[in-house]
Amino acid sequence: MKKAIALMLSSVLLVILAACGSGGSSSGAEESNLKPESEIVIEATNFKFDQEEYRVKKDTPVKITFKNVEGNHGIIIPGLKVELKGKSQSKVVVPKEAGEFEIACSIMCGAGHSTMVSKLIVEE
Ligand SMILES: [Cu+2]
Repeated sequence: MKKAIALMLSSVLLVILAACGSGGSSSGAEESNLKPESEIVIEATNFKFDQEEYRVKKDTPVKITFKNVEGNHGIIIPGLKVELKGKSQSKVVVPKEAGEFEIACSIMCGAGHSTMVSKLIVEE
């Protein structure tokens, strides 16, 4: 009898855990499994990104690829909830808002860390 109750409890727990695992919302961008219609590549060296600004189009799935060319860096674009790091990593997002979004280095990489800032411009 006790065993049956324990079994029931653990399966209820599993269902709750599974429910929590899915979902999640985003603000400035939608995460997407869509085929990207454009792509930008952001390359990091010590201590800058390869461009001062990157341009993408609103409502268009874009594949954002981040590459470490020199050193160990990452990017974070808080406005689009994008965070990438490692040798080469990418993510497809659909920007839902036009405007300028800050791209910053997400890893404490050394003396030039605070200067590693670029802009992502989402065009209407
Ligand atoms: Cu850094």
